[in-house]
Amino acid sequence: MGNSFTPKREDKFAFGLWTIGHLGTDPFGTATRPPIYPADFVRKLGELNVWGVSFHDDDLLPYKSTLAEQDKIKKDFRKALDDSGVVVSMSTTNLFTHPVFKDGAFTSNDPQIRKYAIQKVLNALDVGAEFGAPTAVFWGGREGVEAAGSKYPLDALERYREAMNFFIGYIKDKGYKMRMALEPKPNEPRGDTFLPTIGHAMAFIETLDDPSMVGINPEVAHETMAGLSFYQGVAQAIWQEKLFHIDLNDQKIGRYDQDLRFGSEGIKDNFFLVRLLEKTGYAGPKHFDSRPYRNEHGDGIWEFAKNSMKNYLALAEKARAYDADPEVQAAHKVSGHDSLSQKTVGGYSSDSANKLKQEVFDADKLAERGYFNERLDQLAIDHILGLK
Ligand code: GCO
Ligand code: MN
Ligand code: MN
Repeated sequence: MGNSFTPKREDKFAFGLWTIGHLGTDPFGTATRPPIYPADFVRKLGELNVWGVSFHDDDLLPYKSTLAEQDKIKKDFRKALDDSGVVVSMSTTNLFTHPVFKDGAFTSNDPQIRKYAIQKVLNALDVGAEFGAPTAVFWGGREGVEAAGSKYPLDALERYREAMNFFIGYIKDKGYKMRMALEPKPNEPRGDTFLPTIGHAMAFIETLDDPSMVGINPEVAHETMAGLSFYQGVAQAIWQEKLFHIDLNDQKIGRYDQDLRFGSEGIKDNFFLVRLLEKTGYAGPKHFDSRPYRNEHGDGIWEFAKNSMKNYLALAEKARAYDADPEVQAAHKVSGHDSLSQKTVGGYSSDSANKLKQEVFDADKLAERGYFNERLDQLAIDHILGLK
């Protein structure tokens, strides 16, 4: 090991204003920590060598703040960015806090509210562009239902699409250098959310006016809540060139969204996730959407930030050691892992189909081989546990 896992800017770690800065509120209790002024937050990130900061429109410019207040916040924020060298890595729109969105935003049953939501996004895109955010994230927290009969789902999806197409048009029209990323979540705060998983979101994107402008922002907690493998979902997103952004945190299966510190819970999944991101050269932000424990205070919240990055870097080192381990390479060979990268039959031709039909396969014989997965998996565990 021999290094302290101190982040460098080129690691591209990022935190949202609402993450480390979370006040500790939950459905049962009020704030346990004071708010942090955005410019101060950015300066602190700079000290920790964090590369990027993200925000919701309302995190930066509070609801009902005056134009003069907004100008001051933006000026201070800009100065802190310039002084610290931290960049704005993503911006997003809060379409969930205000009670106006209680029935949804783009999919509210009230057309006036749908229009208001779209207008709020246009304004948020302007703020994002002003600070050079390359990605705009869309988490449809309120887009869903408790009462299944309250919305005809095909209409809801049509309205969702209408809104996203409108933003595609707006970004092009304004010439913003910005892509969009949908963030799927199965439930919470709604009983059932539209576009609940990575797969749903990626299929939806293909129906948009310009699918190339829209990718996804998957989150560890969200797929895990649904009992899905985040690792497999992210792999498919990478394969489809749709991983525009990522929300790293941690989560126990089957619970509400816990937003735990990355690397604090599902270590094995995180190990394979980090290995995947590193192996495929994922170049986007490594964005932590997590929050310190509610009983954390003072410097503890910055320790949480440091440890999130440390866990990522430590897992990346473990992953490199795993791949360089001759025993792992040998186990890959005997498991057939490496031959999965070879073509099976190639492209179709009637000739190749005819040839294939002539081949004789002895399924009983083929079934006899072993794949030695126990050995291979234990090698991953050995590396994670530091036994190697
Ligand atoms: C959640 C989500 C949000 C979004 C954020 C950015 O479960 O609350 O993960 O934190 O990521 O709104 O769009
Ligand atoms: Mn979340
Ligand atoms: Mn998130």
